[in-house]
Amino acid sequence: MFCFQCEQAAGCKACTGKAGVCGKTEDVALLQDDLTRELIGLAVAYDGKTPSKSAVKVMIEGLFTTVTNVSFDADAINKTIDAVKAEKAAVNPSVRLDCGTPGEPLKLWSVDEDIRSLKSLILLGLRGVAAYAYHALVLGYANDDVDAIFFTGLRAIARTDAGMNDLLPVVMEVGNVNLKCMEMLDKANTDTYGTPVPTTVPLTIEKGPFIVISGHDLYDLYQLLEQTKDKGINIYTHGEMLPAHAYPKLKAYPHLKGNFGTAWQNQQKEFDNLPAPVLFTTNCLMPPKDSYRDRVYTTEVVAYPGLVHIGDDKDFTPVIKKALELGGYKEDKAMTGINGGATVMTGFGHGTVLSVAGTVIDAVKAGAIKHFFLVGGCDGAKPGRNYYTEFVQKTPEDTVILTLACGKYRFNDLDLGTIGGLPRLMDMGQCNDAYSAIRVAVALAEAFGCGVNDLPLTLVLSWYEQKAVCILLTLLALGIKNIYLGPTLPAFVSPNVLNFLVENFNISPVSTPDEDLKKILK
Ligand code: FS2
Ligand code: SF4
Repeated sequence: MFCFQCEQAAGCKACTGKAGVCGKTEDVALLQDDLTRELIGLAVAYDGKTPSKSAVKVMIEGLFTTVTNVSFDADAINKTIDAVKAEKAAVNPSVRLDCGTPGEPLKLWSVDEDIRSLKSLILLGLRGVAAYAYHALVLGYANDDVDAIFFTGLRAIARTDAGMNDLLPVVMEVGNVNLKCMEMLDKANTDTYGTPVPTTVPLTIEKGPFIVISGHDLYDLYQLLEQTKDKGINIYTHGEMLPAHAYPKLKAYPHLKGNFGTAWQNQQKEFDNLPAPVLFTTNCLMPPKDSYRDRVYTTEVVAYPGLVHIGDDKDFTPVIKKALELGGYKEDKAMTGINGGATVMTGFGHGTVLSVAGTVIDAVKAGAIKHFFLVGGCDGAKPGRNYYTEFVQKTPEDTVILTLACGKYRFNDLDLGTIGGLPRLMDMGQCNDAYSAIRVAVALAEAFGCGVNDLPLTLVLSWYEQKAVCILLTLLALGIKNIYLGPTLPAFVSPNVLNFLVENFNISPVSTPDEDLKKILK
């Protein structure tokens, strides 16, 4: 196998043995390469034609399936491969590709390192975009440009004659289209569930049966809330589901009680001895330990051999039965975040922040707010990730910290006080809510009559998987410079591509919180 798509790639290079650091086995990795080969074939089959709705759907599902910590299940991947083959046969059965042999690693992994790097940025970025497009699609939202980029992007990967100058514009186009995709998902979520409002979320688990729901899919949460109504079962969010508490139509369910646990990489410890089932609607699923394997359920494209999968009928009866059987805690169980806080806050999306734009602008003009930081992105297991906690703790009191995605669990239970009547730490939501951060940055730049790069704003980002890749591409496509990125740089960025990013966008790897803060605030 060969896989270097995430931040925990073995030795910061690639996972190449019998299994990846994430627990993905060699046979699954090779099947994911086969699936990718078929998806490239489907894209080539549609060259010059508009893809059908069913081809777009299978494309989105196929790409999402290969995101880190989504599918560990060979049977499920084989079914998706068959579906892609059927779509391809329906449009052009005679497509020939130079992508390597089925059952072997993709040929892409062994081409010239700069070409491999750019094609990887396209492919991995598209995997991230597909995850967002998937969540929008389940709510009935689609966009022609978003649908098209999966096909044009994969066709660029299929080209054996493409050089750096051909591929760089495609890389940027993936970033541009991802902005449209995140905007579409924002609209899907807010049209359906209302505009998020600031909300305090308890971390205490109340006594009695409960279900923990993880991942990014709000529609799954909604359906679970409906099916558990008046059944004496409480619902707790986990990981990227936390921001759901801020959406008025989800918040309205009295049995949506609070949040359980922290970021994904702590699940093997946190789910041990949990007297409740856990439902995964997206990544990040880790291989379950025997001690809690019988309590983990998957749905959508998430799959793990031996776990019960909830199919498209969304009948959560097995999860509900399990919750009643396990019974939950006998007494309320007080829990805390990583830093000992008993509650966390969320709900500071663009709707809320822009509604107080006047206050924010006045506070900047009066000198009360000196700098904004966006400290966001994915969490992960590496010890160097303490950087982000320390960074936030060390920011001066006249600065505001916006955050999003699961990296926030490192510091979201800290009480950093208020500034100009607003909390200093504001959670904008999931990783896809990077859209909110962009909206706020653009609005501030307009208010101050300057460019986004001239604002007293610094992005300090953490990455782990492929959604972080597409978000980074969006920021670059918007021309946003001076980003700090960690905890390590992606293995798929070759030295020449890195030089390009440094020269054109001044991307810096994170160093120490003290050094970086000194540089930023000088
Ligand atoms: Fe965190 Fe995992 Fe949001 Fe990522 S829960 S690393 O999927 O997409 O963020
Ligand atoms: Fe390794 Fe990450 Fe690939 Fe898993 S997804 S095999 S950890 S590079």
